[in-house]
Amino acid sequence: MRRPTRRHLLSRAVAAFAAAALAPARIRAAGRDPREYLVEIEGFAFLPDHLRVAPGDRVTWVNKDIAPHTATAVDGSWDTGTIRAGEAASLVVGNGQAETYICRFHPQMSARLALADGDRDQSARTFT
Ligand SMILES: [Cu+2]
Repeated sequence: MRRPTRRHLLSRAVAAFAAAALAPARIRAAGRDPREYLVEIEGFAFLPDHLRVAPGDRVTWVNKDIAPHTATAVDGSWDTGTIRAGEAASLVVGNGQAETYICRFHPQMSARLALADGDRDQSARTFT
């Protein structure tokens, strides 16, 4: 097996450093540090059913029901997939994503991830 040359190792390290340096810059462009949010699914409802979020924030849904659920954008632009009883799923908020979501299995379950206006304006300048 060939060992990578020193030059290859160096360029790999530079690339890794550049990627690491770039990622926080993209998140900072949203105007603040990314935050973590927890949404509980209980009694066939999302709790809380309204969150103000910004691109880069992470939202985790925990299913406390015995039935499986999903968190699925009404326009299908994002989807946690099936979250079984006692399990959880996370997504990182993207730019321009649909805000209203439902459970695919129980469409009467509805909630909102509202994108903060200021963050949205700033991210539009940064990302487009
Ligand atoms: Cu459901």
